[in-house]
Amino acid sequence: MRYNWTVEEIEALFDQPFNDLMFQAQQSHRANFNPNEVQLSTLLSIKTGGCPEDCKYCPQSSRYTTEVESELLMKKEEVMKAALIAKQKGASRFCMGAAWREPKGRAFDLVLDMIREVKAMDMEACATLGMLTAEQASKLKEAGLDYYNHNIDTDPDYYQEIISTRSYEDRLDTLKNVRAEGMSVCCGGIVGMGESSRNRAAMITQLARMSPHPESVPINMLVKVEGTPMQDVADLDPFDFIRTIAVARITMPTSHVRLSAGRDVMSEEMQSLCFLAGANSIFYGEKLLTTGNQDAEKDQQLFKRLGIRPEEQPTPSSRRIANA
Ligand code: SAM
Ligand code: DTB
Ligand code: SF4
Repeated sequence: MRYNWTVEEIEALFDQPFNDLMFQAQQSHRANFNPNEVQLSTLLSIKTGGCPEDCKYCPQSSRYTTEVESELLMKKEEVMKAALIAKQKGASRFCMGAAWREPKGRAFDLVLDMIREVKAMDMEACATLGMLTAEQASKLKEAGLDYYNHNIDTDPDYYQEIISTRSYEDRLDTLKNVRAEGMSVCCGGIVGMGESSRNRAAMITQLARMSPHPESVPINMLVKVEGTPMQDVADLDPFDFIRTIAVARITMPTSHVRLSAGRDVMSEEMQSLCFLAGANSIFYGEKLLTTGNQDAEKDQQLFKRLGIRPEEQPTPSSRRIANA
């Protein structure tokens, strides 16, 4: 496995003719995965809005006036209802998101409880709660958390244009704490925020230089939400989005690359090009955190037309041994 990518090398991957890039991405995909399987993760915002951070893309920041209202942490029973529906619809992973800078106090203990219950339902559990200390990471691991999502969001050189309330290095510290506990890392970024093609290549370089690579790499197309400073940013060329997925696939060959936010405004043809480029995971269910996502039924229909199957959840080791 390669971890020593340079920005120039990754730019060269991006700059290939589209068909060559797609071919290379397919080769990498087929060497490592069943090309007709896609992993399904369902998101739930367990604590919405009122966030003190100033991430310019985010409708949940209290600094911008958007339609998102600040809510309290959801009750565990409600969260479990949503997890059960996600499981029944075929999701293998349930991801709980909170609009926090970092988890604190009793609310954190309540989230630990939610994680234990999701695990008891035999689903993979993921959470995205902001920055973590080593101690918090350890408690999450103990509660059974499989994945922690914490994105680098963008190229470190573009970062200060997007967020001022926490540094890029803070993000790396959190990722280090997650890794140290042996949890799987879900880490990616957002494109379409007015960044240059060099910035996109540099963002993928950062991810591809992580050793080990994040197990899950969400590539988000910016959702332009009214009221955020990014509401009017120019559209990204859709082919540049597909190229970003392909380059992530080539440089992180054994990671799941997730076609993430922005999918509800993509045509089915565009989504299938993303799958061809090596995306093998999606957010599944009507909502992301606060914005809309493709309907689950529509996804099922598209999968049928493309001959794609949902990837099965890995059998827990205890059951594997019992069944052996
Ligand atoms: N508050 C925590 C944090 O920021 O670490 C967790 C939740 S936060 C909403 C998770 C991620 O969602 C962000 O890092 C960002 O990559 C993504 N995100 C937020 N708003 C988005 C938008 N409008 N378009 C695309 N991605 C977005
Ligand atoms: C990620 O990379 N994308 C998800 C998840 N991780 C938490 C969030 C997308 C949020 C899109 C805007 C919203 O719905 O609020
Ligand atoms: Fe808060 Fe996370 Fe949104 Fe940033 S991305 S404003 S930290 S909820």
